[in-house]
Amino acid sequence: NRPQSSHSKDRVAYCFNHDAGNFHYGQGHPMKPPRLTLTHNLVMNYGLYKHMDVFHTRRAFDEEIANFHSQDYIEFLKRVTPNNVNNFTKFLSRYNLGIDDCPIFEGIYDFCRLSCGGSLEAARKLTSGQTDLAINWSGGLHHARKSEASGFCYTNDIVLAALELLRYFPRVLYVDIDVHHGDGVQEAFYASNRVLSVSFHKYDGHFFPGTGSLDEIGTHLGKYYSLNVPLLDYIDDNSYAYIFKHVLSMVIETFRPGAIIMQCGTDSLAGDKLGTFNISVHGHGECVRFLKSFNIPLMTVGGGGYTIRNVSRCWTYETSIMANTPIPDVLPENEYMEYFGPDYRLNPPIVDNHLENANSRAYLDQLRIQIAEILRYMET
Ligand code: TV1
Ligand code: CA
Ligand code: ZN
Repeated sequence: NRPQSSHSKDRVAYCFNHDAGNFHYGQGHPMKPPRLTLTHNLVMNYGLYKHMDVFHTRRAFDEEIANFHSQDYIEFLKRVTPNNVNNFTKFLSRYNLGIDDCPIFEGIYDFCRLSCGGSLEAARKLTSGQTDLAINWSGGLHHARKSEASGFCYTNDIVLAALELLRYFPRVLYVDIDVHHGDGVQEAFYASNRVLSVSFHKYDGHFFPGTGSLDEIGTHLGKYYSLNVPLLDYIDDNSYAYIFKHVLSMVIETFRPGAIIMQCGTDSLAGDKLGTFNISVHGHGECVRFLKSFNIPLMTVGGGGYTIRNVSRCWTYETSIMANTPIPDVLPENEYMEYFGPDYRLNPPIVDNHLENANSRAYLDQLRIQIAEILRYMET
């Protein structure tokens, strides 16, 4: 029932702003915006710009960010700096800022404007019919809430992009392959039947953010329009592809989305500093290839990813998939060559790390059955 693989005429809008990589969350913090610069450098050195429309995207305006976030929270983000933070102590706890995960760093709101600006631009390229596929690796910050920062995320570019797509498309599918649960996006559309949110994540009741069990299925009109695929440690390429393809085939057939937003967090890769999955760059990219094969307007955004050489490898590989342009495994000369040794390859094989996949076939089949059951109730 899956359409044939897409033809090569797909237009790809690659949305980027060089400034996005120039922010620092602070010493020792795992979130490193320079990974965006590293990714862009690899994409360019592979020559992928020849196969895409490259857009230097503008910052989002306050009014655009206010389509989801509250005015008082935006005002706070605009005003607070590392130097004046002492005047804002009362607000830090209200908005969940200033503690380790969500520090106040220099240019915090500028960073938010860049991340949101890129995802809004990507969405608009799809709604205007100017492109079939769009990319914003500086987006994907799926934990942010209306008036609250969470898990390294301050503003939710994905929710803004989904709202933009909803102006034109009756139904939008959100797919999240970051190792963490996409709680902020799920919550924003929890009572809506126009955005179906599907997150694959590690789930054991403790792993951040702690939500994402199979029984979070939505509420009111949105009941049956939130799907969660809770996974266990060290899932490998085969198991991940197995569950991902089965779930998404069922979802797309039932929900018939007009557009898809895919959050491609790379903390689901083997060897991530925070993640505990065991997926290769190739396996991660297969998920993008699979969603693209449905020939539905698709935008990919970034997200987590804390072993930055692998983040940039993976998003470069996924850019090549979007652009339908195979690229050699040997990395081109680039300004950051020292990051990629000793192999200097795009898809370094996962060395047999003896990590046992805790997701048995029986467990995955059980998930499949339970998800098929939820989808049976979805009004179509
Ligand atoms: C500063 C310095 C902050 C070192 C945070 C790992 C750090 C973490 C740090 C860290 C860290 C988390 C929690 C516990 C909630 C806390 C972009 C009660 C070595 C999308 C966000 C994970 C993931 C947050 C974001 C998590 C994304 N893990 N070192 N913090 N508390 N927070 O567990 O989904 O990838 O770890
Ligand atoms: Ca996820
Ligand atoms: Zn994550």
